[in-house]
Amino acid sequence: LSLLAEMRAALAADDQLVLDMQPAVDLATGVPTGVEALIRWEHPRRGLLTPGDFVRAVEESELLARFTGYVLDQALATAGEWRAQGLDVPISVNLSARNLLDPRLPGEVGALLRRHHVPPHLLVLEITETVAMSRTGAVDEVIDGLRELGVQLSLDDFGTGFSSLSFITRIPVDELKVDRSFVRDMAGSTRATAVIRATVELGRRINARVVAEGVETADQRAALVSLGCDSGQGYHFCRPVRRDKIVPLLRTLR
Ligand code: G
Ligand code: G
Ligand code: MN
Ligand code: NA
Repeated sequence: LSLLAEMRAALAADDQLVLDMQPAVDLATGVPTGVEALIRWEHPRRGLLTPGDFVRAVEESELLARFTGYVLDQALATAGEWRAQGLDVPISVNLSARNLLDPRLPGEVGALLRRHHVPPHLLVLEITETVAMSRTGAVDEVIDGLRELGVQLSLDDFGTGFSSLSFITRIPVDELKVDRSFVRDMAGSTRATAVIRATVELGRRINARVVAEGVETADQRAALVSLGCDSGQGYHFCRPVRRDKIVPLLRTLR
């Protein structure tokens, strides 16, 4: 069976695909500010697959809408369970560029929010700058539809694309995620530091949170705090873990 045929079967059977969760935290206090859902595939023969192994193929196939719907359904079901336990934690879901060309997306997101009793502001949709680049009329409409629902929009891997700056002049975004390459290079590069500093300032001016990705050390955390960065995500705080493992963590860190 091809990978895509196996994906189709896994989606239909509602097994094998799992969402790991990684918190983003307030850099100063360590308190979680949200959780990102990251897809994994527990393949019966090929072993544990990460998005790099299969997301590209799914994106280029007609399975994309179903795949994205599955991820959103699982993520919002989880957010709904947490809410029932008194944990109002925003959940971030990664979209593929091509999802923003699908005019049915806002309707589906709205239906899933209602089904799982999750208020729209608790869903953060992460989009990458590649999407921002290929802005067409169709993408405009989808993004407008998502904004009308009241969900949050986040620019993922910020700083690595091309036209993100023109994108944010047109689209209000709630969050900028500083690409982890800048955090990695910060210690040895005044230029990487300058990019982070400028992103923090930009976030302030457009009223968007700034989240640093890939924070791996206490030194990086301290440097980011001194740059005025609000939040961070990375192995220094918590690796992506199974979703049942994150509930006690969300409780203790609160
Ligand atoms: O979890 P990991 O570091 O392997 O993720 C690698 C990439 O896969 C990241 O860029 C992330 O945005 C992307 N990714 C993770 N989960 C999903 C998902 O559910 N859908 C899509 N489209 N991309 C995802
Ligand atoms: O592109 P995106 O930001 O969605 O990618 C998220 C990916 O980053 C996840 O696959 C996750 O496993 C990975 N990740 C999370 N924290 C760290 C970290 O501290 N260092 C590195 N190298 N990768 C991380
Ligand atoms: Mn992401
Ligand atoms: Na991403």
